[in-house]
Amino acid sequence: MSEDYQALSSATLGARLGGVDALTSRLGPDASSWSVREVGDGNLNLVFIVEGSEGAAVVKQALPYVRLVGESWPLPLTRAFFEYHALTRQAARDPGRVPEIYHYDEAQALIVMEYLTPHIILRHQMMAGRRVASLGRTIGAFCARTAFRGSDLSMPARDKKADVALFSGNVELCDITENLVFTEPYFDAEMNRHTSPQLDAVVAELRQDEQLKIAAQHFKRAFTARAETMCHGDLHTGSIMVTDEAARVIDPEFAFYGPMGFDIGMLLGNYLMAYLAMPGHLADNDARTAYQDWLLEVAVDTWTAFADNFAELWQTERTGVLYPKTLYEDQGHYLASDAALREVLGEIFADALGFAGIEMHRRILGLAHIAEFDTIEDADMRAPLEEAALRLGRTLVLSRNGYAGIDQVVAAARAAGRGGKP
Ligand code: SR1
Ligand code: MG
Repeated sequence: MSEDYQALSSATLGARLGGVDALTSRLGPDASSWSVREVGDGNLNLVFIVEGSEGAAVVKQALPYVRLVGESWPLPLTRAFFEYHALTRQAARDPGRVPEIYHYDEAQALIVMEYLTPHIILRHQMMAGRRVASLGRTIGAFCARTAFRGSDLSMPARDKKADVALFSGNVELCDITENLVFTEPYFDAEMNRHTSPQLDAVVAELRQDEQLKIAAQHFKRAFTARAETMCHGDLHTGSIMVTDEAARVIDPEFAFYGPMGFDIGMLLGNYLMAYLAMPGHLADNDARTAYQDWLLEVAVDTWTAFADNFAELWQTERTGVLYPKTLYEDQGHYLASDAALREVLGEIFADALGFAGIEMHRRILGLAHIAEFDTIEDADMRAPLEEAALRLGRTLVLSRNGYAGIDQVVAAARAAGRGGKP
């Protein structure tokens, strides 16, 4: 393949990648017989499923611009580099949870990886009202393992600092989050959109809310400055692929070193939006109520698994420079170690709720919406569901330090779903 970057197409992929051993050894040597489908439905990249007589693979290639917007918004190809490095770290920190990488071509900004089948995107599974066994436990463990093992609680300081330096190059992707997530939803920015006129009043109210804007910037400051661990960076329900039995995490191109509560917070926000949007997807009352209960169970299980796994790693893998055992256990101060762990988890929980609320706002007020709301065609049906999410998001951000545990968050979500005060 030439060194000059060129975007692939379904028509050219076979000819251009027919010499890549990682593909021919899995799919079969005759590239002209491969079937190639472009299936990318995300906001940024090309994604191809390539099938041959002997097997299949996914080829993901970055485009030099934001696919959602077009060539008017250039975006560096280096995001494939950060995705590749993030996948290798996630694979080491939670083995088996991310797709296996078969081949990486930096110049072409492409990654050849495992084809997850019969997996579908979790967001679609949820809109169809289908469960996933052990979802919360699986993903909560992923969040805890990647958070802990990518931090100064675990990594040698030199490795951690080198990794922070490496990922600090992911400037443009962080810039997207800094603007689209933390800033633009809170004023009348050009690319924003919302359900109008139904939501105009509540949107104006939120944008006048000075406490909310201050809190959102506190969280943006944490995002930019608190390099605690390698975050996935975009862990919503479109970044998880599932069957009814299993879940895998994909798409970490937004990876950066940031706060430990960022990934799990974004994800909790997406679960809560899926919960609140459900009246737009399941018409049968009993089926909907049962499914909504399951979604909230997933939120509880995710946080509980996060806390349990984090606590286990605190006991067994605390080899980094932070809260060293020399200061606690080795001095017989076991209770102090437990107290420190509780305080760290308490901070992560409050941060997660703040990030969850902000994610809920940006998905309703900003540029990049979610299918749970956008596919509800009747705006008069959609708007009150979105309003409930906006109000719940505000409460989570502003009252983040007042929740005793995840059960209280679930109670607030239920109240919001009933149209009450969250
Ligand atoms: C311009 S990119 C918009 C959004 O798509 C990605 O999936 C991220 O969530 C980003 O914020
Ligand atoms: Mg993505």
